[in-house]
Amino acid sequence: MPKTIIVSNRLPVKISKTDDGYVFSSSEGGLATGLGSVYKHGNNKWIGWPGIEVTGQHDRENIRHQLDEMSLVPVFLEQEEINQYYEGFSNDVLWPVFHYYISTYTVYKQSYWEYYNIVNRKFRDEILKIAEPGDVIWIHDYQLLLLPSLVRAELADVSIGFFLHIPFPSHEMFRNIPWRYELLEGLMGADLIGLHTFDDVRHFTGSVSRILPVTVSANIITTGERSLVVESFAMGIDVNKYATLPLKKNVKDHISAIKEAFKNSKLILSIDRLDYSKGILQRLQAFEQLLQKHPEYAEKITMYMIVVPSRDTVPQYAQLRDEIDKRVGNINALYRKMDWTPIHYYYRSFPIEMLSALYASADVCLVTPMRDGMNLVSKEYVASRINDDGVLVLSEMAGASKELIDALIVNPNNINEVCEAIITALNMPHDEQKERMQQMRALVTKFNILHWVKIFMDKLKEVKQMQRSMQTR
Ligand code: GDG
Repeated sequence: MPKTIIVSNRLPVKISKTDDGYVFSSSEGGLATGLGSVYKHGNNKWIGWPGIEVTGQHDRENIRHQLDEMSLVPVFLEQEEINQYYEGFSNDVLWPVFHYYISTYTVYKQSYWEYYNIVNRKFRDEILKIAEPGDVIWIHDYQLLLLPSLVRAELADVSIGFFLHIPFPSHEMFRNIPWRYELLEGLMGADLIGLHTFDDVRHFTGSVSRILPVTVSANIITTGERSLVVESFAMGIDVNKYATLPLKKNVKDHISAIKEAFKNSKLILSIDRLDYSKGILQRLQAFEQLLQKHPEYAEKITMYMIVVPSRDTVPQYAQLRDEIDKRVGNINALYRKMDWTPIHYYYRSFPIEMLSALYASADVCLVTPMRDGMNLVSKEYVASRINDDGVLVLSEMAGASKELIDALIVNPNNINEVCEAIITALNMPHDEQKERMQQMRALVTKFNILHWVKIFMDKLKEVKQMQRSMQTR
């Protein structure tokens, strides 16, 4: 019986070291939920890095054994590999270029590239230990761009799908990478390449046709004897989870507490991982402009801002965090009143119940990234609005803006426009809120995470059949 193997940089599990040994907790992320329907069945598996450095052989075997019971297979990385492949090539080269931050943030170090190759091969070796002809292998994201061809070279008769969770940049950006040819070559081993939006597909095929000796016809790439397909699959969320959480007793308690704490003001919610691509500083600028130009809103609005710690050992991220601290401090110092603080800022992660209560309570959700592959926060807010009210302000640079067209769509660089959109959102008549929210809720409900997994898997099967029928012609 052929099996399905999911491969991603991180396993869908958090491992922490305590005095009593290693502790495992499963990830609540959307990808883990969606793919849970896949890897937990039969002898299917999920291969990835457990997220911490484990050095001792005994500890490694112990962890491997425990993960095996959850259908998970670890790829152990040395500290130097984490530094160079993950923090280096993935997050210092690919992430900034793919998010259009080329000049300030990109470091093209040869050693990063070498380690990126080494670790992609490590992942291949782990796949080869368990994969057999006929299996389906679904590889995820920018950390593993070389993996499809590395696997294909060893195993001709498997189906390989690849999904990129971040934007694919235009050729003018992508061509800057010294290893552009090798990166695209690495992907050509896949049968199906999925991206979030049609624009990403267009950018990808544009780069492939300019850089590789292949033919591209619409979304079909032919390289030598093989043809592969590139298509957009907008990722969805676990709608059911977000629509039912607000009905639970403990979430209701949180909602009551939030409503009481902010009973005199409208709540504007902002939630992101710490990242320069999320436009946090620009968002603060728009909020400050609102307070400055419209003093009548003083004490009537509050911004609840969560920044989830991420990569903060990397200098640029630590610097961004300092900037945010400073900007929030300045705004609060300038505009606060005895009984009112304009921004409630938290630099930490919250349990899902509190997150759900915030989504359910916020009058406005501000999602204004400078670039974002999709942005799940925007969809989670919509799914949580079970009374069909609330307003989403959404950046046109987020993949989600192609679907959530009933949001107030803004250019995140246009501070005036964002400021005006917040005012429009705060004053939107209830009927209009309802009309917009109903449309968006219908959309996120239909195109949910399970739908996303299904259409990707179905397409992969279809591509495989297409390839077989071409071979027999
Ligand atoms: C990448 C791409 C693409 C946030 N705060 C808390 C918390 N979260 C959860 C949210 C959401 C997730 O984190 C963030 O997802 P995003 O999609 O917004 O952003 P990235 O992490 O950058 O994800 C992105 C995505 O991959 C999927 O393809 O959409 O474009 O960059 O699910 O709920 N979760 C909890 N506490 C928090 O405080 N529990």
